[in-house]
Formats: sequence, C-alpha cells, structure tokens
Amino acid sequence: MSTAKGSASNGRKFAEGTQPFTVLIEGNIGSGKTTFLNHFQKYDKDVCLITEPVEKWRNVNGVNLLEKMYKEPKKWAMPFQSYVTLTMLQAHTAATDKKLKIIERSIYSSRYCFVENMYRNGSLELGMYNTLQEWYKFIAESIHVQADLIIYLRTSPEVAHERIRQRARSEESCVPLKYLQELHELHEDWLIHQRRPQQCKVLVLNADLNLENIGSEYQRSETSIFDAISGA
Ligand code: D5M
Repeated sequence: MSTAKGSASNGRKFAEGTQPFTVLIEGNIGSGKTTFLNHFQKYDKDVCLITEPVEKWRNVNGVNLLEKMYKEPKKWAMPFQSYVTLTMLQAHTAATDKKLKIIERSIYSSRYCFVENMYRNGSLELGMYNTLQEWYKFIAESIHVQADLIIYLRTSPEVAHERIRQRARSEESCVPLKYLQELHELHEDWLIHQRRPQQCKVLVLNADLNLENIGSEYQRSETSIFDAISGA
C-alpha cells in the first residue's frame, strides 16, 4: 500500500496567491479583541474584518460546543478543537477583494496556546493531541495561511479575568484566573520570547489600558498597518 505525501500535487498550496495583506489579532480571552476590531469598522470599504466564529461554536446544528468544552473538557475538548480548526481555516482562506484582511485570532493561537494548554492540563489525551498535531502539519504543508502582521493585545491575566467577569458570557462563568495565567504564558512564549515558529512581525499593544486611554495604542496599530501596506 502506498502512502500519499502531504503537499498539494502541483507544488502549490490551497489559497496561495489569493489573499490580501493580512493582520492577525491575538491575545488572551478578555484582552479586548472584539473592541479592537470594531475600531476598524470605519474602514469597511477597504478592510475585510473576520471576527472569531464564536457564534458558530455555540451552535453546531443546535449543539453548543463551546459550552460542552468548558463543562466536560475531557470529552469535548477534542471535537471543539477539531471544529475550531475548520472554522479558522475558513477564515484564513475566505476570498475577498478588499486590500486588507483583519482576522480575530488564528490557527496559530489554537495550536500554540489553547491546544497546548489543554494537553498540559489533561483535557486532551496524548492520542488526541498527536492527532491534532498531524492535522496542523498537513495544513502547514498544503494550505496557505497568509500572515503579514500579528497585533498582540497584551494584557495581564488579572485584567482579562475582570473583563470576562464583567461581560458575563454564560459559558465562561467557570473560567478561573489560573486558566488565564496559563494561556498568558503560552502567548508570551510564542509572541514575546519567540519560543515557537514565527510567522511575521509582531506589534505589541498595551491592552491593559481601558477604553478612555487605549486610543493611542489603536493609533499606533493603524499607522503600523497602513505603513506596512504602502511598503508592501
Ligand atoms: O474567545 C471566545 C471564547 O472561545 C473564549 O471562551 C475562549 C474560547 N476559545 C477561543 N479559541 C479557542 C481554542 N482554540 N480553544 C479553546 N477555547 C478557545 P475570546 O477570547 O473571547 O475571543
């Protein structure tokens, strides 16, 4: 029996050459990604904004996978991650004729932060973790994931925890500070200490600032994005 090789047969990856300048917005749960994205809505004509598909995760043909993942992680972490991978790939490969694409999170934060953490805390068994790694390897070989700039909304876990408490999303009522501290360290390992493969330049914003004071950070990111596009 012969085994098929991973990469696409013509040497090109799926969606290669189809994507505009792409910015990935990364950060812990409660770091203010949605508020940040809303800021770019005024550039609707030129910017394709793709928010995290949380509503899809909450309703997979009537099943709330997000809730199940939090309530029974040992049973539901794997199907949840499998579905996140699918929906993130849909976001990465979605066609647009706009000049700029901004995506909330990415397949990378799933891989380097959430899945890693779920394996370390026992929600994913080794066999499940290894299966997901095989998917990530195959995806890296065969699907083009455009990433030109990562904007890291860097928060302290305590601030993120307080914001989660305030937004009171029902599924997240059980998220403890420890979970956010672990995710924070994994984001730091990837985006600050560069202990993971690096996709592109990373712009770090101080996302502990509240809405009244974060304007200058948003301005810095806008300048960075538009400078990069004009130089691209
Ligand atoms: O993330 C929305 C919610 O989804 C939040 O409870 C974290 C969770 N989430 C997002 N991506 C993942 C992965 N890959 N694994 C596990 N949980 C995840 P928010 O930060 O509010 O945008």
